Amino acid sequence: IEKSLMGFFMNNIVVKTEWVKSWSENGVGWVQLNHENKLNPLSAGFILAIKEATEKFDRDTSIGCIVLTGSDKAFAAGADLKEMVKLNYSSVSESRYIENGWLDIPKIQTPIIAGVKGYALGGGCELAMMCDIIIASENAKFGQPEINIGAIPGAGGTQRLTRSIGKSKAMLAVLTGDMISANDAENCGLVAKVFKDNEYEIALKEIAIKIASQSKPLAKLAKQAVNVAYETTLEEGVRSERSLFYSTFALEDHVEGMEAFSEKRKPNWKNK
Ligand code: CO8
Repeated sequence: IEKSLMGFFMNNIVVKTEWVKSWSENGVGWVQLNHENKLNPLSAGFILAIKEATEKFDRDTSIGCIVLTGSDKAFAAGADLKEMVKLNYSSVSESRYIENGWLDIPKIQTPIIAGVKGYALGGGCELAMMCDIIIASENAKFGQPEINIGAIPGAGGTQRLTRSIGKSKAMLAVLTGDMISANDAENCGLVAKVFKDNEYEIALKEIAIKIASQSKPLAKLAKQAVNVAYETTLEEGVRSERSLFYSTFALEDHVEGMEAFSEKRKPNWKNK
């Protein structure tokens, strides 16, 4: 067996930290997918590096929002097909191909935005959908083209796309493999906002800074509450929301928010 494939069997994947650029500014943790191929093909080692960078910001108490971005050409154009071509049924199942790293990103507690320019295809679209909000530039293109290369989506695409845009539109995307333009993606709710190319970066930064400037524990509770809607029935979701709402009363920031409102001033969050 080739050495790289052996790595898969041994669960001994080299984390490709050199393909991830991260920095923080104004309470925002930026994680840029920065593969030498601007299409950012997602290999096992790359996704582990993305997981590590996002988890590092999730643990950092000065960070109130994480932004995942790619290159001008692509957020990510999917699984690394040069890696995938070497795999077979036993290697994907035994190596837990789409478990290591992939399953950790939705567990991030800090609000996380996907900033998409160019292609977000296959695993790239799935990675964007694992984030809480997708902001796109008008040249962005989304899609689940796996059917064209002998597969189907494998990192949540059939599930998250269906919940996001409904069965009929998700079926159309998954069965044709056709791309969805940024404007169509915004119209059907996959994308929260689309900006013109020349406005996109500033707008993305402004949204991220606004989220980062909220009380951090309140933002995490709000994120948790919205995410429950994905997982459960309406009755259970409303129950869960109510209990999370009650718990906000235990925060110093709840008291601060109430006081600031009465005193007609901006709150000074203590993040407690
Ligand atoms: N993986 C590896 N290399 C790629 C990939 C990829 N996904 N996509 C493109 N490349 C390579 C090309 O082979 C080419 O390399 P080279 O210069 O050595 O020939 C280089 O990148 C540039 O590509 P193109 O010339 O094709 O660039 P274009 O700008 O003409 O086209 C496209 C861009 C439209 C994005 C086109 O490259 C394309 O269709 N790519 C494949 C997209 C795709 O099918 N994605 C789905 C992959 S399957 C998947 O994601 C399954 C998800 C499962 C979970 C993930 C587990 C890890």
